Amino acid sequence: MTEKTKKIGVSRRGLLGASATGAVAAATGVGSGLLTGTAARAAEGANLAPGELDEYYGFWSSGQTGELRILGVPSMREFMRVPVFNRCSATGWGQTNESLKILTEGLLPETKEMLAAHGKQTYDNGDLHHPHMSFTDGTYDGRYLFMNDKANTRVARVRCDVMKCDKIIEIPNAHDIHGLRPQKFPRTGYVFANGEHEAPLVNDGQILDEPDKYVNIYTAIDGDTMEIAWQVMVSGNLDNTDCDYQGKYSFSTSYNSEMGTNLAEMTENELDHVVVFNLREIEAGVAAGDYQELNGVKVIDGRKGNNKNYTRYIPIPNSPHGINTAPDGKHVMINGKLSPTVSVMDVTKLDAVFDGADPRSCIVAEPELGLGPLHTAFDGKGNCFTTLFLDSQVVKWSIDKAVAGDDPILEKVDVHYQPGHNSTSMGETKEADGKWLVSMNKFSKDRFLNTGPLKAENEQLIAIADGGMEVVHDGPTFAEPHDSIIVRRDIVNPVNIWDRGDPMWEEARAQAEADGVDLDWGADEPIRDGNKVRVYMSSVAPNFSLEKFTVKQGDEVTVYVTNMDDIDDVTHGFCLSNFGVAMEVGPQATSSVTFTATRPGVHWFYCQWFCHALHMEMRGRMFVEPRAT
Ligand code: RUQ
Ligand code: CUA
Repeated sequence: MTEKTKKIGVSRRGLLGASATGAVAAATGVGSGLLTGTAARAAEGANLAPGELDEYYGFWSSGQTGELRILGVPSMREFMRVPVFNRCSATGWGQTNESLKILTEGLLPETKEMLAAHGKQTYDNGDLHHPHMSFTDGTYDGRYLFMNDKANTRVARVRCDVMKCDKIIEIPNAHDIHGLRPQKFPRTGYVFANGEHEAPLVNDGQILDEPDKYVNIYTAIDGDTMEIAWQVMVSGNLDNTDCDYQGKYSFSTSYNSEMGTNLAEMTENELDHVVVFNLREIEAGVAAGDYQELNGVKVIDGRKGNNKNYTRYIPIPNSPHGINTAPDGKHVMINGKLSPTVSVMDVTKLDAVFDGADPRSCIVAEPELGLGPLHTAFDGKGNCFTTLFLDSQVVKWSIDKAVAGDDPILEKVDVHYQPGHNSTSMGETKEADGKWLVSMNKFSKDRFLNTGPLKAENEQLIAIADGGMEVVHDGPTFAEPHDSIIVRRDIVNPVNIWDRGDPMWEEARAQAEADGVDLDWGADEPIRDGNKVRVYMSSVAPNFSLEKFTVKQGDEVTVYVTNMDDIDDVTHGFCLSNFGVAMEVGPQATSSVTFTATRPGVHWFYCQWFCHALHMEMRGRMFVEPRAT
C-alpha cells in the first residue's frame, strides 16, 4: 500500500469506523455496498484507471459452463475465457481438428462408443470446479493450470504460455472427479483427483443395488505426462483434496462415510472422515506389485481396515467439505459443512498416526466458527478466512488462538449471499501475501438488476491488507462462481505470438509435409485424395492466400489456415457460412477444420475476427460442384 492510500484508508476508518459504515449508509439511505464500496475501493486501490494493469491474475472456474476464465485482481475485470470442457462458438473449440484431438484422445473406449451412438465425437458439457496452478517448491511456477470436470470424470491441463488447453484425460475406474490439487512440493509432480461418487470397482452391471460393494477412487496423475500414476480404492466418497508442503501426504475430505445412497443415509453419522494418503507407502506398494490393474491403471487397496500403511482415516464431524493447507506448512483446515466447526489437522503429527497413534491425535483444534463452513483461505500471517454458507458470512480467525484453545474469531463480514469457495492472493502457496480475498457466492438475489428467474451469482472482493475485512466490489458471474486462484502477475508470462513450431498443430504440419505443401503459405490448388480434399491457405491481413477454391459435392474437405501475421493481437478467423464452421487462427498459428461439402453452389468464407480496416473484405469463395447424376 502506498503512503497516500494508507492515509486515506486510515482517515476513512477514523471518520466512520469499520462497523459504523453500514449504519451511516443506512441512515443516508444509500445502499451500504455503494457508499462504503466506492470509498473503500478508492482507498484500497481496487479501482484501476483505464489502461492500468492489475497486480494479480485470477484463474477462475466457471462451474457448469465448463470453461476457464482469466480475470484481473483487484479490478475483477474478466480478460479471457479459455474453452476446456465446453464448446466455443468464437474459437472453434470442439470443432477444429486441433481441439478435437485434445477433446477425444483421452476418452475411454466405452465413452467413444457411447458418444458415437449419439453421433458425437466428444462430450458437449462439462462442470469445471477447481483450477489450480502447477507448483515448484511450494509456490506457483507459471507452467500449467490443472482442472477437473465433475460431470464427465475428466482432468484437463491448460498451458500458461499460450493459455490454451493441451490435454484432457478421462479417468477410468472413478466416477465424477471433484476435488483436485497439484502437489506443492518438491513440484507438480502429481495432480491429485478425487472420485466423488462411489460405484462397483468393476462396473459392468454384475453388481447394482448393493452399495456395500461400492468403492471410491483417488487418482494421482503425472502432471508432466498427463498419465495416471496410480489409484487408491477408498471407503466413503471423496469431496475435496489438498496436500502438504513436504511431499509426504495428501488428504481428502469424505462425506457420506456411511456409503448411503440417499440423503437420510448419507448424513446419518455424526462423524465422517478425512482420508490421509501416504505417498511414499503408496509408491512403494506400487513398486512392490501390491495392486490390481484395471483399465490399464494400477489400483492400490486403501480401504478402511485394510491393515496397510497406504491410508489413514481421521474421524471428522459431520460431512466435511473443503480442505485447505495453511501457508505455515503445518496446519490443514477441514471445513465441517454440516458441523459448525473447522478441524485443524497438524501434518507433523501424521507420521505418528501412521505408526499407530490414535487417528484423532493429529487434530489440534476444532473451533466453532458459524454455520456451514465450506472453504478456508489464508493471509500468510497466521489468519484464516472461512466461508460460512448458511450464515452468508466470511469469518476471520487465528490459527494460534484456535490451537491454544482460545476463542479464535477476529471478525465476521457479511457477503451476498451463501459463499462457497474463497481465495486469497497467493493464498494456497507458501507465498500467501494477505492482500485480497475473493468470496464466491452462490446467490446474488437483490444485488444486481433483475434478469428474470435465472440470476447472476456474485463474487465479492474483500480488502484484507490492513488487517480488517472490507467488501469493496460486487462482480456478477454466470454459472457459476466455483473456485479461483489469485496469482502474482510476475509468475505468469504468456507469449504474444505463437511459435510456428508449436506442437498444437503437429498433425497439420505432418499432413502438409506429406502433401508437399509449405504450411506457412499454403497451396494454390486443393490436394485431392479420393473424396478427401485438403485446402491450405494462409492469411495476412486483410487477405487470405486463396480467393477461391473448388471442391465436389460430397467431398470431405479439410481447410488449414495459417495466420502469417506476426503482430500482437492480430487474430484472424475462418468462418464458412451455412456450414457451421468457424475458428480462431492466432498470430503465427495454424488451425484446421474438416467438414463435408454437402451443399453445391457458391459459399463465402470470411474472417470473423476483426483484424484490419478491410476486415469485412477479408473473404473468399468456395465453389462446390454438384455431384454428377
Ligand atoms: S466444492 S463450494 Cu466443487 Cu469446490 Cu466447495
Ligand atoms: Cu482477418 Cu478479420
